[in-house]
Amino acid sequence: MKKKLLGTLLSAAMVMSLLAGCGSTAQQPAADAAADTAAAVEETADAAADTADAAADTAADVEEAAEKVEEAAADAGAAGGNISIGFAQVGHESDWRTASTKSCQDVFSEANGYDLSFVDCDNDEAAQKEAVRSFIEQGVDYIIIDPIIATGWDTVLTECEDAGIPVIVIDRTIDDSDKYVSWVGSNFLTEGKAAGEWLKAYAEKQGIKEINALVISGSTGASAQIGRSDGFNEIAKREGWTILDEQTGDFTEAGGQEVMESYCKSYEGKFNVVVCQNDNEAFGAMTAMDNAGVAYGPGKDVILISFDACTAGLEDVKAGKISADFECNPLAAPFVEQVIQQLQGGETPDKEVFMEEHWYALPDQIVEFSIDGEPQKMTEVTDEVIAAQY
Ligand code: GYE
Repeated sequence: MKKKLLGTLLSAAMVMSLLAGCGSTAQQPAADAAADTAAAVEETADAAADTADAAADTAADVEEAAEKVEEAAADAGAAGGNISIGFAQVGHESDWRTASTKSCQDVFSEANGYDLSFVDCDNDEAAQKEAVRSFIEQGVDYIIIDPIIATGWDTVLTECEDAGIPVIVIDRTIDDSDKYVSWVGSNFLTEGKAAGEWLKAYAEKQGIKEINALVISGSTGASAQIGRSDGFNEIAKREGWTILDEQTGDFTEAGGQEVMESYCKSYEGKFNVVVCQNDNEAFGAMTAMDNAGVAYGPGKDVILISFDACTAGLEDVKAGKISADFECNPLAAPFVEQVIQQLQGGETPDKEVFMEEHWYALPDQIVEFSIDGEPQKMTEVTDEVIAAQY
């Protein structure tokens, strides 16, 4: 801006002095005056441009980052080709994860105008960072990350920013950097609180006075684990419940079974609630309890609570094995596509996009409860509900 303005004014001044040189003596004072005026204008413009420059410098960081995102979005697909996306997925540990992967592959298909590079990071944090760096090398248009754990991201996100590649985070959150355009996912803290508030209301209805809970948590340090643990623990603390133990089952069926086998030995006859932080862990925990002769489900010795509410999880609710299942919606890809289309159109997407979720049980286990004063509605598990689930 400054350069252009100065250039114009300089040429004006040059024309003026040329005119002055070529003119007759009678025209000389007028030409001189014109040249003086041009010089004065130039000086004023210079000063104004300097002030503008200083202001621009202050805002430079913010502007630069925004420009890079805009440029990248403008470049993406500009040649009329597909939009290229790199997706660093957590792994393949659960039914939820399978549905999440399928959702992305369905939406970001070639038929829909995308080239998707998909990497299954097999729950390995280092491999996930490597995958992101390989996307930078490939020069993809957008990077999608479902972060295995919530921290340790700032360096690699800075590298994405420097390369001018917009990052969209899905599902789990990144808690130590905000160098991404948007996050699309679920409120895990709310899910944890929902499980706690439901248990309180249900125990009251059943006349259960004492809660002795065993928790099988998800992968340690994943925001889904942190939120669900924090939310449930908040209610447990408030209500004075005993949490006998919390060990990770890594969101897998095998992990859930292993932890539950050891719980059945260490806490035999001492627990009346088992909380699994996803359905696959619950499947493993049920096998372990079956083998140990522990009766679980509505009206039995142990209340089994689970998260995710995948098809198989809801089938176990319907079969009277899981007492309540707190949904986490894995079908984020259509919302991620909206974010990408907004960027393509030069719009600024929302920094956070929350997925809608339901709390599932059979009629006898449907109780009234609220979360932070907000009344919740539970959904009855029917065959139609199961058929429509992921
Ligand atoms: O609950 C679990 C999966 O991050 C919300 O990860 C997701 C969790 C989900 O493996 O099944």
